[in-house]
Order: sequence, then structure tokens, then C-alpha cells
Amino acid sequence: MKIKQISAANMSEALAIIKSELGADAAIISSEKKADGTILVMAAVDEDTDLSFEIEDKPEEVSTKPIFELQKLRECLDYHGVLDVVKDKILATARDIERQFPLKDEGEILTQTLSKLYAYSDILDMRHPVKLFMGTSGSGKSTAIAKTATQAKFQKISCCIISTDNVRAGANKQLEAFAKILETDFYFCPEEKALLQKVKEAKERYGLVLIDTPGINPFIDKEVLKVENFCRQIKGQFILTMDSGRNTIEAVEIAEIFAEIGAKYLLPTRLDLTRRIGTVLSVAACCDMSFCAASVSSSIANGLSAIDAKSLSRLVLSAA
Ligand SMILES: Nc1nc2c(ncn2[C@@H]2O[C@H](COP(=O)(O)OP(=O)(O)OP(=O)(O)O)[C@@H](O)[C@H]2O)c(=O)[nH]1
Ligand SMILES: [Mg+2]
Repeated sequence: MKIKQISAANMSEALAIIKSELGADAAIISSEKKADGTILVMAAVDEDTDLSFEIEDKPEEVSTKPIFELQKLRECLDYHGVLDVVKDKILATARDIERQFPLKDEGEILTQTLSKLYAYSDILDMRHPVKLFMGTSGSGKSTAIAKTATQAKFQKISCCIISTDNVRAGANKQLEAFAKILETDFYFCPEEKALLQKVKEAKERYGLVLIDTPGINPFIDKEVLKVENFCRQIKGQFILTMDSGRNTIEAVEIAEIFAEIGAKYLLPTRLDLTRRIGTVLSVAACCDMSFCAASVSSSIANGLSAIDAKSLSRLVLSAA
């Protein structure tokens, strides 16, 4: 409040001064006639302090939506042992999606996140009629091939298996036996240079050509070269089979070596034997690999399982 004392010859002069100095809203608080005939007037006016809230003055709205979902997702990713760099990427993307669609639940947000960050395809994607499986020894190559051949049979897709595995004689016998049961033609082609011709002939006869390669130790250059030489012969879909239960850092290092020789698709195996999928998520993200299927049992008859953002999201959140 602004208060002013005014001395004037008379009341009308005082009112004029008050109006000009304090404005029309000023109110007279007191007046007194002095001995000399002049008057002393006290007037006051409220200063322009508008205490009402305009829209823009309102304090920023604080969301009352609990932020526990993101924290919960972080805890789930920690449980699964996802590498930090991948975990940060998933959380940042989930946060962005949550901002865009604040009403969605965490399952939907994670599904959208994983569909943005990873690519998915079908094992019987016929844009790739030639599929070569590679991986470390015992990673599930032959089992995945037998399962793919089973699915092809159900879909009435003509299919053959070519084994290049001259390392383990027993392994070929086993795959050949599966092929026989499935009534799928089986060829053995241990010579790198012969593979191109073999695949060319097979493509003319079959809708699908599945190639098995020897299981290798990726830390031994000579062994990597063996599979690399087969890869160089042909064009096709190069699939890495990876045991989902492997140590994550080791698995990423191994996958990087296979990626260098052409693996672009990841087929996680033994998912039935692990509760944590940090290895699977980390390998695909670090090595830029697409998911093409997953193996969740040793039984050939069960076939491979399709893998997509929704199923991955469910597996991640099952840790909660
Ligand atoms: N529980 C389970 N066992 C699996 C799965 N996939 C493969 N196996 C088993 O793992 C073992 C190795 O599988 P293979 O398919 O022979 O592996 P590979 O990569 O061909 O092995 P090599 O040819 O020796 O390099 C076998 O006993 C399979 O039955 C799976 O998804 N779940
Ligand atoms: Mg094998």
C-alpha cells in the first residue's frame, strides 16, 4: 500500500493532487484542518500487486504418476544382467516412449521400446532361401537346423540340408539321421570351394537350403577362417546360434567375431535353461543382429519359437 500526506489550500485542491499523484483508486484515510486554514490529507492506494494466478504464473504441474515403472524396468534389466551400455539405451528409449504415451503400461512401453531397438524376422522368411548356421561347438546349430527343416516340412516347403562339418563325424551322422526321419535330403560338402556349386544346384531343386558348419572356437583364427571361407562362397542368411546362458561379456566378444565373418541374425538357444536374457539382449544390440527365432527345448519336434518384441518384453518383466 502506498500512503501519501498532502497539504492543500482546500479539500477540492487536495482531491485533485491525490488523483494526479495516486490515481483515481486512492482513498482518503484522514484529513485535518490546520491553524492557517490549509488542510492536511492522508491518502492511500493499493500498489499494483496482483496476487491472482494467471495461467502462466501457475507453478509447473508436477506429475503424480508414479515413476516406479522406470525404476522397475531398471531393476529387471539389472536382474537379467544386460550390459550397462545396452541397459542405458533401453531405458532412454523407454523414457522417450513413456513421455509420448504416458498412459501406456510398462509392458506396452517396453514392447514398443524393444521393437524400436531390435529387428525381428521369421526363420522361414523365404526372402532368404539359403540359410547358413554358425556358432561355437555345441551351441545348437544342428538342432536348430533340424527344427527349421521340421517347420519347413509342416509348411510344405521343400528343403535340403548341406553339412560342411568335417570336424565331428558323429555330428554329421546325427544330423543325417534326423534328415532321414524328416524325409529331407542330406548332402555332405566339406570342401569350401565345392559349396558354391552345391548351393547353386540345391537352390534349383529346393525352396529352402539349410547349411550346417563346424562348431568352432572363435578365439582360434584358424578355426574362424574355416567358417569364413564357407561364408565367402555363398550369399545367404548367416545365422549365429548362441547359448543364452553364456556369460554376457564373453558372448558379446564371441558374437563380434561371428559378426565380422557375416552373421547378421541371432538365434538364441537353450532359452529353456536360463532365466536371464541379458546375454541375448546384449549380443543383439552390441553386434547389430536381428532375431530370427529362438530354441527353447532340445526336442526337434517342438520346432523353433518365434521371437518378437512382445515375447522379449514379457521375458524381461517376468523378473519383476
Ligand atoms: N535344453 C536345450 N537343449 C538344446 C537346445 N538346443 C540344443 N540343445 C542340446 O544341445 C546339445 C548340442 O546341440 P547341437 O545342435 O548338437 O549343437 P551344435 O552346435 O550342432 O554342436 P557341434 O556340431 O558339436 O558344434 C544337444 O544335446 C542338443 O540336444 C535347446 O534349445 N534347449
Ligand atoms: Mg552340429
